[in-house]
Amino acid sequence: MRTLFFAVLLILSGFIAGEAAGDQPVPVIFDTDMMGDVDDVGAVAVLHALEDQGDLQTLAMGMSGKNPWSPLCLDSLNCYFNRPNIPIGMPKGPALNKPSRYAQTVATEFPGKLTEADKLPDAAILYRKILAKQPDRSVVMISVGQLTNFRNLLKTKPDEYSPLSGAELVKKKVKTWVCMGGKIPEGREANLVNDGPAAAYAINNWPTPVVFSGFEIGFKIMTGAKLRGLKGKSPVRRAYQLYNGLNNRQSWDQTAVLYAARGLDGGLSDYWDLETEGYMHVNPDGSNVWRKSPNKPHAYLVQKTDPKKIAAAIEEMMMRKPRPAK
Ligand SMILES: [Ca+2]
Repeated sequence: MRTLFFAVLLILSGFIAGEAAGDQPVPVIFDTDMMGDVDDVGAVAVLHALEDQGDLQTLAMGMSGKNPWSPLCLDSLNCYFNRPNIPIGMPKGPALNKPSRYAQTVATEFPGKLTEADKLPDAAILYRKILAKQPDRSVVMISVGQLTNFRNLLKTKPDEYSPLSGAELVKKKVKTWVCMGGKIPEGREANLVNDGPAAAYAINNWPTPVVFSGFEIGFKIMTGAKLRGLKGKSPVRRAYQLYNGLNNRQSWDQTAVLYAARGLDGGLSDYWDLETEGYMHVNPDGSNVWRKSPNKPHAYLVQKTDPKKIAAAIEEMMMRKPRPAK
């Protein structure tokens, strides 16, 4: 009874991002850096696998960094998975630019539709355009990189897409934000510290529930080595090969995608619990601490099962072949 009571509370509070099996796919916006680490590629593979099985629908994607090869690599992946029409945005103002061990080679060996990063719209404006057309409180935002675009989105002004400010639009249209970022109980995690002011602004001002998959969750979930057994040409396999020679790598970003799509009521309650008491405090340098009070609509994932079990499920999705084009 007590468990049921808390389950109902979690659903009402918006922390349960996913829908029960059989419901409509969860509409998501996916924001990724896809530069320095390769788990972004794994996360995109998981995203497409979940979309293939009807768990989510990708409305848009954004690059949180400015490496010009990153969106081309992302486009290559989307084309490989037969979803070439997912709109992609880039930050137009200052943003992190880091080298990537795989983005250029994957983009070159698996050419997609996109030829120049400069042609992409501002991610914050793209998100406005997409959000404005969605039902109220329906969209699940997923971030697996810096929070540059999310800060920019909150600060946008009314425009041709919506008479609402960015913060008002997010409050109206977004259901939950699932953020791979931060360390619990405290620390310095790359997605937050790589654009500290953006992280602090976005997290401290976000007007909907936020669920954090902290550094410690994905850190123990090792995936990638099984891609060695994948037959045929695959940009996912190639990225891991270029990144670390097809060895295992932590799976931070995949956890955020998985939670966003299926949530605790979609069959993942044996993976993670949610801690909802307190809030994520972020300093301007991007360092963070989970404070027990005051209570805000923030929650974080707590490991509940053997990470190897979650790794096996994630890696199976990373291994899937594209669904045939419709
Ligand atoms: Ca990332």
